Amino acid sequence: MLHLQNYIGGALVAPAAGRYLPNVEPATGQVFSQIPDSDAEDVARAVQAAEAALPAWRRLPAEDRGRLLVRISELIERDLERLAQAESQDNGKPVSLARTVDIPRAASNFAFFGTAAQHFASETHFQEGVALNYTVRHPLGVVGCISPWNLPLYLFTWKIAPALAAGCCVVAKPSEITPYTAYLLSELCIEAGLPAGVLNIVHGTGPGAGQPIIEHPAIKAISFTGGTKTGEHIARTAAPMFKKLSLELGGKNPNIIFADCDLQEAVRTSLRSSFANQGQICLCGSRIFVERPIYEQFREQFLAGVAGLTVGDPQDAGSRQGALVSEAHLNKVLSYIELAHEEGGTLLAGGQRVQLEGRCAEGYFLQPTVFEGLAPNCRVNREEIFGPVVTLTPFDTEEEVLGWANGTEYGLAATIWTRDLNRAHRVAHALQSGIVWVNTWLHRDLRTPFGGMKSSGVGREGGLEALRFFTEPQSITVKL
Ligand code: TXE
Repeated sequence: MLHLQNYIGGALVAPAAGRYLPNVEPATGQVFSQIPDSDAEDVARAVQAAEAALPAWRRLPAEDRGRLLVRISELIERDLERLAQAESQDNGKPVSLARTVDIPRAASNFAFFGTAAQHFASETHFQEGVALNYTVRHPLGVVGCISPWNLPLYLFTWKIAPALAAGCCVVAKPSEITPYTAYLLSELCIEAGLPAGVLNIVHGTGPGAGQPIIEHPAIKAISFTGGTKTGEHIARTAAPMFKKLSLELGGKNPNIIFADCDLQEAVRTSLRSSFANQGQICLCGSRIFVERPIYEQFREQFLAGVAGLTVGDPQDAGSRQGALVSEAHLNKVLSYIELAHEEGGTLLAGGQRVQLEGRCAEGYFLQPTVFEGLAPNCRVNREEIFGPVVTLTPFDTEEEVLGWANGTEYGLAATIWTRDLNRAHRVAHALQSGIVWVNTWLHRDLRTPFGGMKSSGVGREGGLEALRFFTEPQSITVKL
């Protein structure tokens, strides 16, 4: 059986204590690899390697650092098919999705930040005849990157690439539920000639390998994506040590559909924003609000689309929905379906676990599920389910729908469908949401700031925001 290894000091190494954890393929329920169950000793070695690599890495011209990152990007592109297969096996998502979204985006993350490093600049403030103030942005030093299981390589590289581009050395931990592509990335980094210790990848659980990263005094910043509870715990641990924090947490995103929209397009995209990656994307729109005059029409067309979302083996080209990431997560999502019934919802589609045959007989499959008739402030409409479950709710006025949209503790992303330009801007500005899409969804330009308001997080990733996060400004004043 495949045994993954840590990537420390430029080499693939076994965990210090020699312990491994089983890694399950969600589509089959079978263990397919063993991953290092690393602990504080492994993290200490990784930090040591990163500290040793730091002086040379930060001194390297941005152009040379960038060249290495672009090389890694090219290797990811070369291995696209292999990485897509691995991502699908590890996560349960359709291979077609990994091939078109996850892996190309991982490549773009390295290419984007590899080149962005060369365009990064800091400010000068000139006081006429008095002084010249200039800002130097120093790399923070050794930083920690911790990522989740829903978009494994995509989110892992989204953190690592800007950190490396900024001149930091990294200790990174992928989710223990989906570690496979992070391991393959370590092989590619070796092939690309990334200097030893610049990037270190430590595998293991949150408490076992994550906790020592957030506690380590030499780690200057933590960039984390994951659950809100974990984010809270990380902030409680790391903030008193004055670590810089970027926390990208949960969402409960509204999808607001006005009667004057392009209905066909709104339905088509809402099917994606509801169920892409089995609804396991923090940006998925799980609360669909539809203006009353088109409510029936939208519901009919949307349900017809849901009926066409084939649940099947992620390896089959015809599968639109793969497996949920784990049995525990499937049970969490099923418990919310139960709650939706208890809270008085009417089930319009799905609601059941799917039993496939053959290879996938033990897999964690769930029907795409739609409810209506739930109060906008009930638990199902306030808490993050993170699965293929959405609710439909009619609304009458802009004011009413804004109240509901903003009525959760989250504020990550929102989508608006309308042809009225004034309304689009007005509603967008009134939404308490870090990201707003108008007549589109998941449209990403890597230069734009990415992150949430309220309990959806702290700080922003993306573009220059990420490079600023991984650097520390120093202001120098020269009297003239
Ligand atoms: O995430 P965790 P979980 C949401 C979603 C999901 C819920 C819980 O609602 O149902 O969170 O998911 C590491 N110190 N999202 O429990 O635990 C962990 O090992 C350091 C939203 O799987 O937050 C993993 O690498 N690290 C989300 C990472 O944190 C720790 C994506 C995320 O895992 C740690 C995923 C600790 N003490 C889940 N404990 C999004 N925003 O996209 C855990 N980790």
